[in-house]
Amino acid sequence: MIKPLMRLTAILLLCAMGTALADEPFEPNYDEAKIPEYTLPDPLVLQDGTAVTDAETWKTKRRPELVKLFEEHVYGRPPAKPEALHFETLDNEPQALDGTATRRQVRIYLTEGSDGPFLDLLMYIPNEGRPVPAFLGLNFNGNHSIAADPNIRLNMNWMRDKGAGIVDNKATDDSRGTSASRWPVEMIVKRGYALTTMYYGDIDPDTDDNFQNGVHAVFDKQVTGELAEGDPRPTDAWGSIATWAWGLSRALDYLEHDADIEATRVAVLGHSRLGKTSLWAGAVDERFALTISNDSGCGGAALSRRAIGETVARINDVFPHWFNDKFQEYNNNESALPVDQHELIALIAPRPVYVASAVEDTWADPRGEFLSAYYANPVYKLLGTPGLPSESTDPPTVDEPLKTGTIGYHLRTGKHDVTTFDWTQYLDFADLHLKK
Ligand code: GTR
Repeated sequence: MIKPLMRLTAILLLCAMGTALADEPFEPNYDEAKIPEYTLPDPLVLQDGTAVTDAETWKTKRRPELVKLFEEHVYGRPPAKPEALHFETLDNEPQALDGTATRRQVRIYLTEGSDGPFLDLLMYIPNEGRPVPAFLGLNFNGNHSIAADPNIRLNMNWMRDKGAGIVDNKATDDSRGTSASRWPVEMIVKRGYALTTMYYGDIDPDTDDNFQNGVHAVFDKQVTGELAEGDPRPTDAWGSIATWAWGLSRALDYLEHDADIEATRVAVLGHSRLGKTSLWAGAVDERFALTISNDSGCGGAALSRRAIGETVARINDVFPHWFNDKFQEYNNNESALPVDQHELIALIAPRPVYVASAVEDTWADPRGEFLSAYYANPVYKLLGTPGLPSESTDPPTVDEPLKTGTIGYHLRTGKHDVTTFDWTQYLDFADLHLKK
């Protein structure tokens, strides 16, 4: 009798310990001295150990190898462009912004007919100088949140209860213009660029719901018949970041189709989780001419191996749907990852990339974001571009942007946000690379 009792006690004790561990609040480390020793994988060495010493080997061997590694271990694999993709212009107002711009709202259908899911793209296009280069970015709270313009369609899809005017996961009229400070439309248009944006929840609602809705409901392999209905989700199936990035590519498909936009000069940008997304979109879709990451942090520009602020384990715990299932294997085990995030930046080379951090955004590890840009530099150099104009492994002085190379970087005063300061640098950087 004693033995089973002891075993039961031991089991109960272990269970209790397990629960205690799981429930333990996450204590982020912010001490550089406590960062574990790590060695970054070399973007210029193939998996078989061969050094990459010329542009051709980068292009034909290392780049495809890295894309595969990121798909398999981090973000997941997306489906191809849908053949049935088609568009409908819902609104075209040539007298927007005091007659300086055209407001256009386009519905991007992903399947035959007009049943969902569809993506609604909002555009403000300067009336002069067409075709114009453009910025494309996903928004958090619906197109109607980026400007107070009452003619922007109110998004009726599910929304996280974050932000003013969202009630029971639905937008109300009170949410119009609530994100306007992050989207300086007039300033962008004045500088000769179109602003184009979509709600990220049109592509995939940002909640851990086992991928039952959004574009997953149509394109997941269990739905298309590539897998049987009861089959488990493959560990490399696309997580939400890969899904949102795929949606950005569909918006670019539309922009290629719009005569007022110079689709070979489109900058993709995003903030925070959507900055992670813009980096992955820019990495895999080489049609994007420029990529911008605003405060993207863990799983974005920040090096995973530094494990300072938000870590892989923490992000997988709170947002298990953002990455593929394989990524879970790297919780508290970052050094086992065959890649790190400087190689994500390197995948964008030789196309220009801009990484932005904010001083108070320690959760996103500003130094780790800078170091990713720094360690991507050898690839930019190999491909014959100037790369990052800095020899130092220390971030530049606060509010003094590095914006003359093909890798841009700034560390701005203030918190996790998108500000006019950020946009000023992006516009200057775009002027350098996207203006004719
Ligand atoms: C946080 C998350 C970050 C960042 C941010 C955001 O909760 O930990 O990785 O993505 O959300 O997207 O606002």
